[in-house]
This record gives sequence, structure tokens and C-alpha cells, in this order.
Amino acid sequence: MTNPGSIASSASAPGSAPRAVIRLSGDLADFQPLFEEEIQPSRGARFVTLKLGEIRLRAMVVVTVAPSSYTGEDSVDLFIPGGAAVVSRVVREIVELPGVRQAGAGEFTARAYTNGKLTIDQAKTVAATIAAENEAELAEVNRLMNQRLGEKAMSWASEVSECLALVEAGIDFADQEDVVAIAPKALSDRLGLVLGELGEHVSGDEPRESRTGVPRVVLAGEPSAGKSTLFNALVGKQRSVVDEAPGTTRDAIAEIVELPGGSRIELVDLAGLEEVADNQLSSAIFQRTAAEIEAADAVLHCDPNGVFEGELPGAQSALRVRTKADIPIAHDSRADVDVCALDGWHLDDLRSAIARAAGLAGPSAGGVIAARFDSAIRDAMVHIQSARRLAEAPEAQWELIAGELRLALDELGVISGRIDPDEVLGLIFQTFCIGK
Ligand SMILES: Nc1nc2c(ncn2[C@@H]2O[C@H](COP(=O)(O)OP(=O)(O)OP(=O)(O)O)[C@@H](O)[C@H]2O)c(=O)[nH]1
Ligand SMILES: [Mg+2]
Repeated sequence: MTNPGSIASSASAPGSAPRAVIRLSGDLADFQPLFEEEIQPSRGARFVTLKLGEIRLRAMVVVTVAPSSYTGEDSVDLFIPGGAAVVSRVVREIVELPGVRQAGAGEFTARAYTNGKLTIDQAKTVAATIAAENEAELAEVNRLMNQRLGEKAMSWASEVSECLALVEAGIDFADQEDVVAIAPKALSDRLGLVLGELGEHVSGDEPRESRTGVPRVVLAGEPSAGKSTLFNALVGKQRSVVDEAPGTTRDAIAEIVELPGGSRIELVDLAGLEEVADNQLSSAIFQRTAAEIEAADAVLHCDPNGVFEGELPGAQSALRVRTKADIPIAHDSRADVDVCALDGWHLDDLRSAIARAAGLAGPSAGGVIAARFDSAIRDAMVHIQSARRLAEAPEAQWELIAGELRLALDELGVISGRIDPDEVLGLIFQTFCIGK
């Protein structure tokens, strides 16, 4: 996946800032035409002059030299004034140099991996940490990494390879009747043990079918949390009644909302969740609201205090939204997104977060990796199961068993990272941002 050549890209966030960082990696000679001074392959920071056509720009560079740089290649970090126009001009000048091109997403880290600077697990952690958009996602990434799946896959793979070696030995000595490399029963037992362990590491859910229809996203929270105001702001019209009195919304109100990337959701404004349902009507409203929350594809938990205490009905995890963010709070907000529906502050961030929560924005890095590993484990289990069935058949077909075990090993190799990691790498590095 890594094309050779020198690469460059902006490594700081888009938009204006006091300073921007542009990262270069590859052959220093390729970058030399950009500088008035000669760039020596020696580690350290120095001031240089950049040649941008007629313009001269002073900049600071930090040079790191192969093999001790991040990528394992000669690398230069350029610190320049952070105006958007300056940054794009400098990047354009660099990528137009012969031998230099714009770095692809995750390419710096991909190079670090291929040059032996990072293990696959470390590269995945970099990817996942960058991509994790909220604490819940980060926790999921950590859970995944802490399982040390790579190491476990290695031990499963070594057990399966041992079985395979014995089966192959049996095939090689098939003409010598007294040599039995492994008895079918012993093979079946050993494979049974591996299957048991694999089964513990596969997630309970079958891979999710692609969604049909429009995901339903509900606004939940205490009365007067500002749900209806937020609903109207996202819908773009005064559809739901807003009032300062709590308990204004009683029935669920739904509208289709378009999100960034063109995906659509059905946004549902709900009644506030009261602590106590004190009469029959409010009890009925509570039941209806709880049912809506439980059935939703994504829940926006609205709390103007940013505290998010108390469970929502149903075990759903929710996106935490601090509403009324124009009103200061005396403590840190625990929200995933802080918004003000009155002036639209952070509503774009909220729209993107909704798309992700509703599963519309493409999987997160952690999710991609988890899903790929999960399917590798499932596939390995399928092959080991068929090897086992073949071994238990009255007439064991050793060639077929060996074939199944080889396929199982290929799948386990995806997780342990030892065998052809291209596909996994591709998935991982695609989830990176450019410049990392
Ligand atoms: N300062 C400020 N006030 C807001 C904001 N959003 C809503 N409010 C006010 O908060 C009050 C309640 O707003 P609603 O949108 O009706 O709240 P709700 O959660 O739908 O309330 P119920 O339907 O009763 O559960 C109204 O007086 C709104 O004007 C905000 O972003 N900032
Ligand atoms: Mg309301």
C-alpha cells in the first residue's frame, strides 16, 4: 500500500492558527529545492528560508534522520506561520517538486510500520486514538487493544500449525501403516480446545445487516432540557412547541433531517423524562417515551447541566449533548458535544456526531478493526469446525483436513499480523487523517 517516493502534508488542523506544521518524509534531496540553505541530514532544529516563487519565508525546521525518525526515513517538520493561505501555498510548492507528492491518509504511520518503527498494534492504537471521537469510542478502542488479540491469535495459530504439521506428516507417511502422526480423536480434541477459546473472543452479535430505512434518532432528557428548541434548530423550522414551562412536549414528533454527507435520519422530539410519573396520563406518556428511546437507532441525551446523571430507559448508550451551552456551568461539561440551539453554536459538530452515532458516517477506526478481527475469528472457527467434522468422519480425509487448517491459519494471521497484513493495514490507515 505504501508507494515509494517522498511525501509531504500539513500535519496541523485545518484553518488558521498562529503556527502550522508541515511534515515531510523521504529523500532530503527531493525537498532541497524548497530551501535556500542546504538541508543537512543531521538531527536538530534550525531556521531556514523557504523559496516560494519570488517570496521568501523564514521558517523553523526540525530534521530527524533515518532510521531514528517517526517514519524511519529522513524527515523534516516545517514550522511556518499558520495562515490558511500560507499553509496551502507552502504545501503546493512542496508537492510540485519532482519526486514529492501529497501524503495519503495514514501514510506517515504506514511507513513507520513498514520500516519497523511501530508494531501493528501500535499503529492501530495511533489510528484508533486519532479517530476516537468520544470517550465511549476511546474506551472501546482500549478494550480492543487490551485483549491483546494479536498475542492470542499467535498462540492459536501455533496450536493450529502444530496440528497441521502432524496431519501433513500423516499424509507424507501414509504408505507406512504403523506411523500414525495424530489420531483423529486426538486431533478433534485439540481443535475443540482452540474452538472454545476462539468462541470466547467473538462478539455476541452477528455482523449487522445493512440498515434499511431511515435511522430513528430521539431527543431524550429531563423536562425543559431544551429538546424541542434543539429539534426545531436541527429540523430548520418551528415544528415543535417550545415553552419555558416544563412538560410542554407530550407526543413524539418526527421529522426527516439531512446530515452531512447526504444521509438522512428521522429525528424525534420526545416528552421530558420525569422522575416520578404521578398520574395515569404522565405514566402513559412516560411509557411511550421510554419505548421510543428503547427502539431508537441513536439517542441524544440532552442535559443543560452537562452532568448526564441517571440512566435513560433501555440499555442504549447515548450521545451526550449539553444543551443551552450559552448558560455557563460551574464545572466541566461531561458532554460529547456542547451546543446552543438559539444561535446554532456547534450544531454542525452535533450533526456529524449524530451521523456517526446512527451508523451513517462509516465505521470508526476501532469499529473497523473490531469488525475485521471479528470476522477473521468467525471464519477461522468455520474452517476449524469443518476440519474437526472431517476428522470425526468414519474415513478421515487428511488432505481436506489439512486444507481447512491452512485456511484457518490464514484467518488467524489477519489478527496476529504475521501473515499478509495488507488488508488490515489498508483498513487501518484509511481511517487516519492526512498528515499522520
Ligand atoms: N438560554 C437558552 N435557553 C434555551 C436554549 N434552548 C432552549 N432554551 C429555553 O429553555 C426552555 C425550554 O425549552 P424547550 O425546548 O421547550 O425544552 P424541552 O426539553 O423541549 O421541554 P419539554 O418539552 O417540556 O420537556 C424554553 O424557555 C427555551 O427558550 C438555549 O440554547 N439557551
Ligand atoms: Mg419539548
